[in-house]
Amino acid sequence: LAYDFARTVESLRAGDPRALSRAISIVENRAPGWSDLLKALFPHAGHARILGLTGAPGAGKSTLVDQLARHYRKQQNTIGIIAVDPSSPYTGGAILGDRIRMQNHHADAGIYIRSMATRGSLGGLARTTADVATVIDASGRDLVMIETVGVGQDEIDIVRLADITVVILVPGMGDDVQTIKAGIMEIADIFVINKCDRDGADHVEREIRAMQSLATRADGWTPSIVKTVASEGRGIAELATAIAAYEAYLKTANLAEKRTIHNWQQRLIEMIRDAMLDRARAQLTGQQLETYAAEIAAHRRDPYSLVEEIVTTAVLPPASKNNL
Ligand SMILES: Nc1nc2c(ncn2[C@@H]2O[C@H](COP(=O)(O)OP(=O)(O)OP(=O)(O)O)[C@@H](O)[C@H]2O)c(=O)[nH]1
Ligand SMILES: [Mg+2]
Repeated sequence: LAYDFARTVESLRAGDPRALSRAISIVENRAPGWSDLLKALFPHAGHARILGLTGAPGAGKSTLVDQLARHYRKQQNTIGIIAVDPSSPYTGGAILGDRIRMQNHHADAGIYIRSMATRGSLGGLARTTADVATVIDASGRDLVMIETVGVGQDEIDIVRLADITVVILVPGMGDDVQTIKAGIMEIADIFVINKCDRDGADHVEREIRAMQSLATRADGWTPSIVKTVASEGRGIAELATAIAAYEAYLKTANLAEKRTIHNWQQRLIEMIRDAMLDRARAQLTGQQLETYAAEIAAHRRDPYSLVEEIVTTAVLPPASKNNL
């Protein structure tokens, strides 16, 4: 098994897309050895730029990602794309749409595309997506783009791990800009108003500006607003310029490193929480859980002591558990 991994890592690093797919599947499915694989890959990661793109269903995210990929490929950049399927009923259409649109790049080995199913994962989606991004990063790609539908906390968590976050809006949302998930608005480094071939783009822009005038960001950056018609490739060069401008800003103020450290603070806490939960769950059968719940409901047992007990045994090394 160890030998197999070494070979997978080697061919993945050499740019073999099949090795990359295999590694991603192991990590995504939490197949045996997934963490060993990530341990081996992590030292090779950290070089790719991670670009998160989020927006309402149908806002044109995939079309934009596609156009950006085309743009960056002309500069000889290699690209990985992660399309996180929405957990909403839009899924079917999104997957199909992505497949058809992204077939354009099918022959280009410089663009690697991966769809990720959410499968109602227990809050682990952000973690898995981050791990998949690490795998692609370690494979030596220059740029990783992550597309998510901006509807929930999961998606906010996902784009938060990006170096740069682009929020895509469209005209005709009216006052929805105000009501769109506040969290999504706060994470935008760059706003894109897509579908500017439709009426109302200026209205959306005014709304964003009005909102920006109310709050300043901790890093002092005022998110730029770029207007695009993704389906016609209009505004893509401007978007790339805006992305570069934000990157330059991050560099001058040494903010990129601070942001990465800040993100890792959050990710570490989440990883610890997940790992402890996994271990706690492993010791608790459904039957036990039911019994405990019944005892607690009848006030024959208090939940506080029980949780303390479970958490303590969960962190004990296996050897000491055998002695219990
Ligand atoms: N009129 C117009 N249509 C656009 C534009 N950009 C994308 N579209 C169309 O909008 C539809 C949705 O585009 P997608 O790129 O699939 O949008 P998405 O945000 O990825 O959608 P989901 O992944 O399903 O949330 C497609 O039919 C696109 O051709 C644009 O600038 N103008
Ligand atoms: Mg899409």
